[in-house]
Amino acid sequence: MASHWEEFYSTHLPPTDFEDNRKLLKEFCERHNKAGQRVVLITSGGTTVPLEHNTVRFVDNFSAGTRGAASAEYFLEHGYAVIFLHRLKSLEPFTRHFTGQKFMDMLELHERGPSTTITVKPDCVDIVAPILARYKAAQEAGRILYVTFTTVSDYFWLLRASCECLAQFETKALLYLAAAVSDFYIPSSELPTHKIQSGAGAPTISLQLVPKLLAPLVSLWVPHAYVVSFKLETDESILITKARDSMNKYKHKLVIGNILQTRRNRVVFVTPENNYEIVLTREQLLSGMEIEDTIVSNIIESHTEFIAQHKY
Ligand code: PAZ
Repeated sequence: MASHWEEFYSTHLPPTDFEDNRKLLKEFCERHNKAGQRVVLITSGGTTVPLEHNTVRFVDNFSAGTRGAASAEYFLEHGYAVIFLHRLKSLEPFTRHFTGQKFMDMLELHERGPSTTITVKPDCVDIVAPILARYKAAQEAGRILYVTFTTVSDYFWLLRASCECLAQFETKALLYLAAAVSDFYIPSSELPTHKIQSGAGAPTISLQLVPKLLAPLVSLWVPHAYVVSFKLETDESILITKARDSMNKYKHKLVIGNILQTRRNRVVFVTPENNYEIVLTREQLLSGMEIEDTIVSNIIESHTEFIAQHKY
């Protein structure tokens, strides 16, 4: 049995920087709500499950945060204010284009006597300039707020705090829950304080089910918002059933199903009315097209209809 969400919050402490983040969320939401702006909360990247309080080891998952980071850029392009709730050190919008050595390789160092300057190589300017311009525009307009988590417990605290601030947007709030959140964890009360010692023999690690936060999120925290969740599977034969079960259970607006190996070029939208696929061809992928562009456009269309239907 999954533990109950209220019990989870009463037995797990918030992250150390929680109050600072709560203030930032509050300020961001009040400012954009006053301006009549639409807002999207994007969750992105994977959560960890610590095996010790003084954490040396933890259980992690595959998610790099590509989906969330790319989607944030498309939501900004469509005029949304974006709360980017992501795993620390996972991919972020804009900088994701220059990971690893790529960025260093685009720069040139000029050392002339005592003065040193750094420039972007002429043949890279056309790549860097448009991304830098979009990044600066979003930053200067204060249209993106970055909030980070590492553990599943941090994520839970920050997700609820974000929802509490988003509720004021009513139908203008969109939740895009793309993070890969662990289904299993070790409750805080069962964690050893110090590093598990190998001298004691192979440990037996017993994981419990995490509470399903979609239930209170949809029915209590943001009951008027447009909520989209993602469902990842590795077995194609159960994907649609699992996505539809989730939609029937939590009664939110959309579940986007994807398979681990094909998630960059194929997703299935499961709505209360039907299912439909978005597929990118090999040529489209090679030309640099991203599936998140189409995912975000389709969601925004439905969000617009949803807002119109709920005007009173
Ligand atoms: O982060 P990424 O781009 O590598 O992967 C995205 C994803 C597969 C984590 C996302 O599309 C998703 O399905 N998230 C929900 C996972 C789940 O809890 O089922």
